[in-house]
Amino acid sequence: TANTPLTTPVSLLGLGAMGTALARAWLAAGHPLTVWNRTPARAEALVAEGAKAADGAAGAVAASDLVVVCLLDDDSVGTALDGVDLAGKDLVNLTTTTPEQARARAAWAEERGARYLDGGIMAVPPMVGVPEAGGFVFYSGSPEVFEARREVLAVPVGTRYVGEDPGFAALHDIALLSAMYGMFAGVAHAFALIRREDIDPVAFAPLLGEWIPAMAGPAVRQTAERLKSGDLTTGVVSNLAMQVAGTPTFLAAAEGQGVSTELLRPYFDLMRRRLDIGSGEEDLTGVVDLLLR
Ligand code: FVH
Repeated sequence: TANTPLTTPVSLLGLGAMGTALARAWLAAGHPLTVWNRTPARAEALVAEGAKAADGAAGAVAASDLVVVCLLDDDSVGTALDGVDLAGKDLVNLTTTTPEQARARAAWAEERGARYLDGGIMAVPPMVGVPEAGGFVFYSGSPEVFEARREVLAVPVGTRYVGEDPGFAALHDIALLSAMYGMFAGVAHAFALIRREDIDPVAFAPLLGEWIPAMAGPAVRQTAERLKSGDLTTGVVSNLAMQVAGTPTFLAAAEGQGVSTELLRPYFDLMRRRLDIGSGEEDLTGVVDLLLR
């Protein structure tokens, strides 16, 4: 059946860092694997490891009912699959795209007779094929494809299906990665603050590394609960009025250390705007809806 992992042929288009890691995981699990890459040399090592290299994208697609693409962006998917016969295929697109691009690509694939599943990879290549690393892929789109292919798709990294809307995997992916960039911004600012002092960044790192999850876990949960209930004030520990009152201290401390405030100011401005229209007894949840246009 389609769900028999060791016997399901897979065609994989795209052998960049991520595609190559995916290929190795499927090969290690014993799948017949056909690969294609725009630059053919990137397939050579995988052929030595047991993959079959197709001459072109059309040949790779023709080789298996399950076709996985992991290319640079949505444009490269359109270019690679232009004119390729997708009829009867299960097309799984692991390329990072916007939700709108994923929805359009799903309609495009279905017009060509394929069933479509979109994926957003929450892992970096060294996490692929290493279950204990905790990587996974958000999937959305055809529930039939997900059910039929889930065991094969779970070989490289875990799977999390987030709905029939083909844009949801990309939306979850981008949401988590956007939060990650906000976190990276905070980390950059913190290291900049200590940069010119006699403070060892390696000794400072565990303080920061433990502080972030200690704050993030409760904050994420409480924000979600408040967004759902609409109650922004009950049980607030560190209220908005107190936090806004503290922002000049953070800005002055940065100036004093010779550090730009350009990463902090946009968030502080939103906190101030929320205080102006909301209540000082709230927490920071009110900032979320200020971002909605
Ligand atoms: N690597 C990572 O850490 C992240 C983890 C999370 C998910 N991303 C996304 O995965 C997609 C692929 O990423 P990648 O790391 O494999 O990317 P590259 O190593 O840069 O390889 C890009 C492949 O795309 C091919 N390609 C580019 N443009 C075209 C085109 N116009 N037509 C056909 N193929 C194209 C490229 O081919 P080549 O340069 O070797 O000929 C590579 O196979 C991506 O969406 C990440 O955001 C990775």
